[in-house]
Order: sequence, then C-alpha cells, then structure tokens
Amino acid sequence: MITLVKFPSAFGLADPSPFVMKAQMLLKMAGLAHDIEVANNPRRGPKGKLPAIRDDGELIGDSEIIRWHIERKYGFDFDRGLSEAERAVAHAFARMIEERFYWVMVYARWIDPAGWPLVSSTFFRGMPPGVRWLVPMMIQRMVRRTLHAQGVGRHSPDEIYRMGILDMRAIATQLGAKPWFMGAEPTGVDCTVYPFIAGTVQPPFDNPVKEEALKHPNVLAYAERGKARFFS
Ligand SMILES: N[C@@H](CCC(=O)N[C@@H](CS)C(=O)NCC(=O)O)C(=O)O
Repeated sequence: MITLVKFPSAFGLADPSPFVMKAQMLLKMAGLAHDIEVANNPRRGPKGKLPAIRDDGELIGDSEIIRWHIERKYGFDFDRGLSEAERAVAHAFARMIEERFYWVMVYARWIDPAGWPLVSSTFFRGMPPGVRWLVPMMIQRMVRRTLHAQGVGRHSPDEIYRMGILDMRAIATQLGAKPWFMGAEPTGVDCTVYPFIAGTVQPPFDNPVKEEALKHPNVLAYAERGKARFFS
C-alpha cells in the first residue's frame, strides 16, 4: 500500500501545497489506492519538503520524482494519447508553473500583507501560545531570504504580480475551450495546472493574479471540473 505524506488541509483545499495536491492527483489518475499521513513538518519528507510517498518501505520525495516512480513501477503513462510535440508543450507549461508561477504564489501567501495574516493564522494556529507569534515571524524571514535567493523576491510587488498575471494568461490561452489542459481527457500536466489554479482562486484573500484568474470563465470552469473529478 502507498502512503501519501501531506500537510493538513487548509482554505478548503485538499492541501495548501499545490505540489502535494499534484502528488495526490497523480496517484488518483494512475488508479493507485493510497493512505494519507498528515504531517505538520516538511522534514518528514526525505528532502525536507512535502509531498512524499512511502511505497513498500521506500520513501520518495518531490512530486515530479513521485511521477517518475509511478511511471516506472506501475507502467502508467500520464501523457498517453499525446504526440511528442504535445508532450513538450505540457512539459514546458508544468515547468513554468512549478518553477516561476509557484514563487509568485509564495510571495502572495507569505509576504504580501493581503495574504500573510490569514496564512499565518491558518498554518500556525496549533502552536503553543508562547511561540505562536515567534515561529511565523522566523519562517516568514526564511521565506523572504529564499525568495531573494531565487530571484523573484528582488522585484517590486507590481513586477512580481505582472509575472504571475502573464503566466495565468498563458494558462487561460492554452486551455482555451478544451475541458482539460491538453484535450478531452486529463493528462499529467493537469496534475500541476489544477492545483495551482485552485490554490490561486480558492483561498479567501485577494491579489492581482487571483483577479486575473477570475476574469477567465474557462479557467474557473476548469477549476470546478478538476475539483469534481479529483477532489470531490
Ligand atoms: N519540487 C518539489 C517542491 C515541493 C515544495 O516546495 N514543497 C513545499 C510546500 S509547497 C515545502 O515542503 N516547503 C517546506 C520548506 O521549504 O521548508 C515538488 O515538486 O514536490
């Protein structure tokens, strides 16, 4: 039996981490039954981040490596039916979302004063009263340093959100009138696109990227479709 190690659910999302939701979708798409283990500490993953899965005693971290594991061990092709060119488009969008759009989301949640108070009170509400104010402050400082090292944190808020808006427009354009990101059926890239859209539109705080997403009826319909198919 496979066990998915995840964070506690938040904001009406199966998981506040889009990468954990991706891993969960990959398991569901591949038809693999799994248990859930909720961890508050990302150090439970073998690389100090979540998601992770445990499969026959093997602990595997990182949603993309979990995908490779499922493909290799269970012979499931997440991109079945796609041409080589379509696979390349799917790959490029997944990398854009996970490697750039993600950091805009981190800024919106962990730094922007419009998101941070709710994020901090949600994520740290279980902490003992004595440290409830200190730990969020320390983690926010770490996130700020990470964003600076990654690069996105060196830009102004307007510039950061412009990056996210352009990514969201590209997502809306590629999605077009199709039910799923690459066509009539969900494929591997939907396991990235859906969690990031849900993670943008669902939490109850606003930012310019969420405003942009709300302007695209196809993106909103896709969010409903993804929830109904994979997380109802
Ligand atoms: N590339 C990783 C990213 C996972 C990731 O960034 N997880 C975050 C939550 S969204 C985490 O565990 N962060 C904890 C930390 O950085 O200390 C994947 O695809 O799984």
